Amino acid sequence: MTEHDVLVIGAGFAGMYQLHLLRERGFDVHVIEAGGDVGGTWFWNRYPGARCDIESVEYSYSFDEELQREWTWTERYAAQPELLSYARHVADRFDLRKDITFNQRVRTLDWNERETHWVVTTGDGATRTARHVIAATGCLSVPSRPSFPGMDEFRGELLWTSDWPADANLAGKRVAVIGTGSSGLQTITVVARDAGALTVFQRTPCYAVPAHNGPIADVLPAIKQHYPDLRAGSRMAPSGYQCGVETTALSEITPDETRPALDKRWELGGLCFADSLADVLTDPAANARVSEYVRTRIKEKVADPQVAAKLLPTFPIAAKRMCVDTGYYEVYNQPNVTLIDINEAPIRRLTERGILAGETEHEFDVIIMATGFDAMTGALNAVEIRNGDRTLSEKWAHGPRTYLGLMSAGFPNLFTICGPQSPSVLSNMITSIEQHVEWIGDALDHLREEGLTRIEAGVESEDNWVTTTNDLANLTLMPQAASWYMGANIPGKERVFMPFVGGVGLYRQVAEGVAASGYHGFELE
Ligand code: N01
Repeated sequence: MTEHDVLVIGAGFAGMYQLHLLRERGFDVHVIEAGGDVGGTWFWNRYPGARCDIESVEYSYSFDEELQREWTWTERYAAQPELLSYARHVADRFDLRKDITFNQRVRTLDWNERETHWVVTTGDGATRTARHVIAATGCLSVPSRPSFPGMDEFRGELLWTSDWPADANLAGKRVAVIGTGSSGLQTITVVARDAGALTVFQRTPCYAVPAHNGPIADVLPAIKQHYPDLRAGSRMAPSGYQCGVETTALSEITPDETRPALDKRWELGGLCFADSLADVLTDPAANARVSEYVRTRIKEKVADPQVAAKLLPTFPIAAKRMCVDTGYYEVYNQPNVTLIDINEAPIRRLTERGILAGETEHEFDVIIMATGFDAMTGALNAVEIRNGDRTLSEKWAHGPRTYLGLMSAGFPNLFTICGPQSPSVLSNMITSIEQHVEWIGDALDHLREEGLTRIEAGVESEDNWVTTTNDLANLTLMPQAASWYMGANIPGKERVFMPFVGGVGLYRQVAEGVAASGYHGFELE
């Protein structure tokens, strides 16, 4: 049986950096990755138009000065191929692949208390042991695959955005897209150009703000000159990236000033629009003002008022992840694009020829599912994680329970990177990944220096952290939307707001304080 100090699950951006950091510090580390190469999210999500919604100069590693200086991003928002090239470049540069097993899934983790190690089995039946396991499994890595009746009857092609085939060809075809989140929007915007006819099946309209994407060759040298300052600011910023614009609360500006303030943000584009008013997520009036602004913008973009009406979201803006678009609403002005609101015409079943929605059968050559993910807990629950007669998924049946989003009591020596109850998906994932990877690296260093072998979250600290994260979320409007943050997109999943809403900077201070105090709230042996 192969023995390791540390086994990391996943070779996306989290697992890659964790491998590099721990190997540099002299640990014997191995990574198990389900995909055929590094890149995680950007390995799997190759659908047309796939692109990051965080700016590329922020959505990239900061841990190595030379790396960030030598890599040249071409666009404000990097497209999937460029992100995957970046991941591969990092793997080459730090010679990561030699310690990664590809095309293999971790199936079970069994804690052996006597030996103080995890017994890890993979899909091929092989077994390894590791003193510590780090789940770098991603927050949006297990697709949600709704099963409509008749799915196996459809004679055309059924494609999933989260597992896109290399040879898909949609030119001139009759295409359906189900789902209008970020993946759906990006797919729809690009597919509308080539498809003979495109029909969009929408359950909930989203708020999409303009990306104003474009080349960044002219600004990149100046950004690189000040990269260390930019990164330092982002590490303490609430979202783990910076917007560079002052923000005020609704009560601090006059009604006349509101529209120009929102216009300015709209022109800036991207997720920073969510900060148009400082209290957008805490004051219903401020939120209503910003939401209404976006609805007005949508109506301006869509020529047919009846179609525009279907595209208007009603939940509080930013309570679900906003989308960042490049010409999304305008596709509905094209003659080859049709929007179907499935609240009016529910999808009854797939048929041999297409989709039966309401009383009408629509015929398609291709149906694209852009139906999202079992977010945050899906990938952890997909592994049978067991300590004696207790499994993590049973413990989390009514929502995840963690201390700092890093560990869960009863499951020693098992860390999660960007796990539930950490800022994670509410932040620039790379900023949060780096913070967790470094925190875990320091914790393992500490154990080694002290001659200790075991670390576990204390039950009381976990209870307090769960209460804190829930209370903080409830101070905001975020739990009011049926979002994947809440688990609301998965039938039967407990509705609990999963990420920590307090922001990256505050979270970092708490986590660093805990470490500085000798890992207060954790039990070390
Ligand atoms: O998934 P989603 P996504 N019948 O859950 C609909 C990140 N990301 O893959 O809202 C019919 O947002 C569902 O409807 P509803 C980003 O963080 C980033 O698009 O549940 N419809 C919704 O419209 C993002 O937030 C980037 O009512 C069904 C859609 O499918 C996250 O990933 C790009 C349905 C799913 O939207 C997830 O985005 C892509 C059903 N049975 C993703 N089930 C960028 O960086 C679900 N839907 C830009």
